[in-house]
Amino acid sequence: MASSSFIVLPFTAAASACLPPSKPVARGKQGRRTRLSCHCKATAGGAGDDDLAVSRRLDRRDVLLGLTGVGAAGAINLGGLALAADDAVPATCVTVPVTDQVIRCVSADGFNCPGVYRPEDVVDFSALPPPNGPLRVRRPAHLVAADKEYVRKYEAGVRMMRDLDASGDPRSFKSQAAIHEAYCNFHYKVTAVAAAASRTAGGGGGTPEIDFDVHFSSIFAPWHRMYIYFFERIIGELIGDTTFALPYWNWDAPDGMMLPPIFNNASSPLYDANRDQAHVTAVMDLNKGPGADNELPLCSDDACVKENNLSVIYRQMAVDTALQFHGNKFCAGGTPGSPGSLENAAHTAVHIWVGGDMGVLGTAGRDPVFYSHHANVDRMWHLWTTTLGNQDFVGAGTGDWRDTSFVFYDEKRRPVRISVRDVLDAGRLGYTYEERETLEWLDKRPKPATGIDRPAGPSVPAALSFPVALKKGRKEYVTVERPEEARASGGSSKKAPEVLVVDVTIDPCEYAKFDVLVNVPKGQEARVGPQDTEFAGTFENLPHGGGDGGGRGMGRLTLTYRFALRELVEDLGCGQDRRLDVTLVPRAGGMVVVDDVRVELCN
Ligand SMILES: *[C@@H]1O[C@H](CO)[C@@H](O)[C@H](O)[C@H]1NC(C)=O
Ligand SMILES: CC(=O)N[C@H]1CO[C@H](CO)[C@@H](O)[C@@H]1O
Ligand SMILES: [Cu+2]
Repeated sequence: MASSSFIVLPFTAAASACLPPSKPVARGKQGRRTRLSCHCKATAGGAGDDDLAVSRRLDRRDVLLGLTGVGAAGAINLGGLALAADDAVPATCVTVPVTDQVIRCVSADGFNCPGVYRPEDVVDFSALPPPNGPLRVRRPAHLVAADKEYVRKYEAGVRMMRDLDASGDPRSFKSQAAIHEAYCNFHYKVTAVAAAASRTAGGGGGTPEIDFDVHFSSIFAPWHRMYIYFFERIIGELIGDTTFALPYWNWDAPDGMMLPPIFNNASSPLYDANRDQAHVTAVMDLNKGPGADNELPLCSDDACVKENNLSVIYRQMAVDTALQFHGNKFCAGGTPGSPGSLENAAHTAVHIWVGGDMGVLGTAGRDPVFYSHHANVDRMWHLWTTTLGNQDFVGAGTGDWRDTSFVFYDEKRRPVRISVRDVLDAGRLGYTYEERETLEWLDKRPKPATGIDRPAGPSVPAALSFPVALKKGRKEYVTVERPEEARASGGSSKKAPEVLVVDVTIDPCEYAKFDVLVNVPKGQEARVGPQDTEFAGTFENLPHGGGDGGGRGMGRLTLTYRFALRELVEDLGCGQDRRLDVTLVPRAGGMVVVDDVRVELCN
C-alpha cells in the first residue's frame, strides 16, 4: 500500500453560523487531536480491521488527544497512515467551494470510478431546455402497488438498467449504484487544497489526498436530489415514458412504516436478497438498530409505538434554521463535519432498518429501495421549505453552497454539470410529490413526560470532563450553561434559536448511536421516550464501508450535531434557568467519544 498523508483540518466556528455562548468555553484540546487513517471493510479480517482492532486496544483518550504520537503510531503499524504534527494543523478549515472541478474520483483496489467523462464534453444543466410536459408525480410506494401498469413499467425500467453494459454504459444499474459508492465511500478526493495540505504536512509522504464525501454537510440534500433525479430520468428514457416518476417510501406515515411490498418480490428486479430478512415484512422501528441497547419504555399498544416514530419525524422537521436542518457547509480538507437533522434522524434509521446493502454507505445504491428511500428524504426537504415554510440558506456566504456542482450522466448519456442552485425547487426539475397520507407527525410535538419524579435538589451529578468515551450500559451526565442571551426575558422573536451542540468522534466504519435527554433525574431515563419533550433526540451514524474496496478514509470521524432546544425549553418551562442537565444514553457503537456538549444560539 502506497504511503500517503491524511491531514485533517479542524472544523471551527468559522464554518458555522452558530454563536458561541457568552462565556467562552475552555477548549484547549481543539486542534490537538491526532487522527488515524483506516480502511473501512464490511467484513472482518481485512488489514483495516486489524489496524482498528489494534488502535482500539490503545487508550482511546490517548489516541484522541494525540498522546501516542508518531512513534507510537509507527509501533502499532497502522499501514499507510501519516500523522499530522499537532502544531501544523491550521486553525481554520479551507472552505473552497466544492465544484466538479476541485474533486476527482480515484479508481483503486478493484473499485472503478463510474462514468468517467472528458471535461470538454460536459454541458451545463442550466443550458439544457427545461423539462416540458406534465410534472412527474412521485407517489407513495405502498400505494402504487395497486397500479399494476405502473409497477410493470417501473420494473421494466430497472430491468433494462440492469441489462445495460455494466461498465460501458453510465446509465447501467451497476454504474448508477457505483455513483453512490464513489461519492460516499472515500473514492472522491478534493484536489484544490492538496497543495496547501502538502505544505501543512511538512512536505513528505507523497501526494496528500483529502477525502470528499457528500454526507455530513449541507451537500447531503442537494446531492441526493440530483442523483435520484437522473436515476428517474434514465428509467423514463429507457421505458419511453418521460412522465415516469419514482415512487417514494412514505415512512413518515403509519401505513408506510414497513418495506414497501413491491420491493419484496423475489422475482422482481426491485428485489435485493441482501436485506435484513427479519425486517422485510415487519413494522419499522425508527428507534432500533442492530445491537442497540433499547431501553425505551416498552409500549404495550400500537398507538404508543406509532407516537414514538411520528415524534422522531416531528423532531427532525421542527428545526428553525437551515444550519440545523442541512448541517454545516462542507469544509474542504476538514473533517466531514456536521449532518443536519434531515440526514441524522429517520434517514439513517431507515438505512439501518433495511440492513444488508442499505446498511452501509458503500453498497446502499445497489438496493433499488434506496432510490425510493431517498425520494422520501427529498420529499421531507421539499415539505420543510414548502408546507413548513422554512428557508434554505439565505444571505451572505451562501453562494458557495448554491455554486456547489457535480457532473452526472443524464438519460441521453451526456455528462451534465448541475449545481445546487439548479435543484432548490423540485418544480423546476419537473417533478412533485403527491400527498396521499395525512402528515400525522405535524402535530406530534412531544409533551413533557408525566411519569417522572422531580427531586428538589440537583437532579444529575455535576460536570463531566471531556472527552468521554461512551460505554454501553453507562449513562453520562453533564450540566451545561445556557448563554445569557438565551435566557433574556420576553422571548423576542428575533432571538436566534437555542441548540444543544454535541461534538463527537466516532469510527466512521461503525454503526453508532446515542440518545440525549434533558432535565431527566438520574435513574429515571427509562421513563422517557421520543414522545416526551425531555428526549432531545438521537445521534446515529450510518457506517461507511462495504462495496468494492479501495476507499480509504479517516479512522476517526469528528462530527458536530445540533439538537433543537427552542421548543424543548419552552415546553419544559425552563426558559429562565441558567443550566440544563443533559444525559447521554449510549445505545450502540464501541468507539463513540463525546468531545464536548454545550448550548449555542444558532442562526
Ligand atoms: C413479482 O414480480 C414478477 C416479475 O415482475 C411479477 O410477474 C409478479 O406478478 C410479481 N408478484 C407479485 C405478487 O406482485
Ligand atoms: C409503525 C410503527 O409504529 N413503528 C414502530 C415505531 O416505534 C416503535 C418503538 O418506539 C416500534 O416498536 C414500532 O414498530
Ligand atoms: Cu447517500
